[in-house]
Amino acid sequence: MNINEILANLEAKHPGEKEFLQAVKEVLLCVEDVYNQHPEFEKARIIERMVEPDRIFTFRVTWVDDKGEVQNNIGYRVQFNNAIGPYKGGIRFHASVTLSVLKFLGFEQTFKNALTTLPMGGAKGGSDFSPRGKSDAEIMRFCQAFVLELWRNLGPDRDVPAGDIGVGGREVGYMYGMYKKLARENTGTFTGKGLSFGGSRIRPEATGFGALYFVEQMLKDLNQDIKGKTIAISGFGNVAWGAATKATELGGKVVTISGPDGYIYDPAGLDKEKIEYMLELRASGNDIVAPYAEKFAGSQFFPGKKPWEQKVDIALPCATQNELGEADAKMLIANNVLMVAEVSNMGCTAEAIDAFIANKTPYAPGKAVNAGGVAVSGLEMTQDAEHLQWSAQKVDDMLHEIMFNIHEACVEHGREEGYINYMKGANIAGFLKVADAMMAQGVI
Ligand code: 2IT
Repeated sequence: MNINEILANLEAKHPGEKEFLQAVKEVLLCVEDVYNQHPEFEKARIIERMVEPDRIFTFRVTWVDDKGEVQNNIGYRVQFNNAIGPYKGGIRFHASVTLSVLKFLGFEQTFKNALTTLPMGGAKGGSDFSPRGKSDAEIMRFCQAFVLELWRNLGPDRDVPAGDIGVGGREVGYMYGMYKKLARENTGTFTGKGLSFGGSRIRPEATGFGALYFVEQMLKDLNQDIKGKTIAISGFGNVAWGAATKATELGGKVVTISGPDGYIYDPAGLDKEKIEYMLELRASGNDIVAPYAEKFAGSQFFPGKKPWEQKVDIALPCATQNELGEADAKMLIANNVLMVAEVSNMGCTAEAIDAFIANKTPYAPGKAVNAGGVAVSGLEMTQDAEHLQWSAQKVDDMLHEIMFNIHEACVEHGREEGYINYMKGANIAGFLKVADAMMAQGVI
């Protein structure tokens, strides 16, 4: 079957799984030429096997809120592909979580993890539980109920979850605590743990730091550097924090952050105090950024809008999928943006990406740019397995090297006449590695 037939079949089989079909389509269109050059892939039905998760767990999560009322949510774990190593990927708690969203994330994770060079398969999980406004005790009870159902399917060499939107160090701690009580083992079967119980140094920073190491390489491709460049960041969570911290440290000027309520424009640029305040805003649990403008003179809040309307050199979507659409892309292009690097997973719509490529604006996809997060998770697994904790310097050096290599792989497979198509490069490099591992292990 050719790529178009495979896509049409998938659409017929999973109608309405919008995000999942979008993620698959992007990858398949990029790998089409490579696939056509390998008849053995077609014979082994490699793509048909790659686009269907190995298995999906769906379960009811029932817990009691602070008022004593019984609450029900749906929990999921999508174990997508373990050709390269144990299932690995984050857990998302957000009202917008659906099976389609977790399937897209698990699919992306498989290729991302392949790009890290570490032995990790792809998975994703989560729940439609919304942490917004919940007390600490409610969060704990929910995490415990979630793991009570899922724990049998996890394990240090089976499936290792981590954080994602709505799941940070606190939630990982509560989930891991329950996991280890039930499994009666202490083998680190979650990453993003606290430093006192098997966590890795630099894991909280890793996604954002890694993204900036990748951006530095993209700038080098243009014979430029980051000093003095203006940067638009969206979001104000863990990923936005890490990206803003490293961007500022390297001499860039971060002028926006955003939340569900709108965005902040701060022409003076973020500094240490403002970045710390961002963490406070996140920790408040209210999911709004508006108070920033009241606290820091000279900054402005734009309710209900996205930062992409500001003139900047570099755009870094750090919030969630499809947060940058075609109209946003056109505004960035009209304002002569130098490059767009997705730090969120699938942050740009297909139409936005088409616009960047048509204009030859350098664009790099989340599965390459944000792979530093899961890469340091892989290093956390190694540290747990050897019962050691490495220095921040060692972890950061390894993160640096991994991001450098991912960039190299993107350039190797994505070089076109007068343009580097990082998306194509990332998808081909990831696909070839997963396909090779699957071919070698037979029809299973
Ligand atoms: O999207 C991602 O790569 C993550 N949420 C991190 C996954 C991980 O296992 O650290």
